[in-house]
Amino acid sequence: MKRLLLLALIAQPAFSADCLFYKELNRGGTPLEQNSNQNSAYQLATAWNDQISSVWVKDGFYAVLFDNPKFQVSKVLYLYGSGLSFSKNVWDRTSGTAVNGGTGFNLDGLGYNKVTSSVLCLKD
Ligand SMILES: [Ca+2]
Repeated sequence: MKRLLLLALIAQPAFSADCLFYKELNRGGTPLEQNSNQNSAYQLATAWNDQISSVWVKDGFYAVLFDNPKFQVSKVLYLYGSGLSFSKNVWDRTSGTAVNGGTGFNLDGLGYNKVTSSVLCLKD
């Protein structure tokens, strides 16, 4: 019985969230989870403000990062998961890596390391 439970746990998807935000590069540490129907990162909590270094976006979703609170920007960053039906500018996809049914991004190579103050996670 214990073995069956263990197998069931292993078979679960690694993440249930649509977008994950990490303080470390290469998706290190415990992520901040966000789903596409949430609008809760209007202003990131102090513990996360200017701390995000990498992001994971589920296939079919995209994340929008703002360097100021309240969705204000001097520079906006769009990070696209795979399998989107629209063909927006996907230049930053090139730096992404396929991971667990989504795409992982390191923000240092995108000139956006530890500057994010608000985020959106959206479905195509
Ligand atoms: Ca900022």
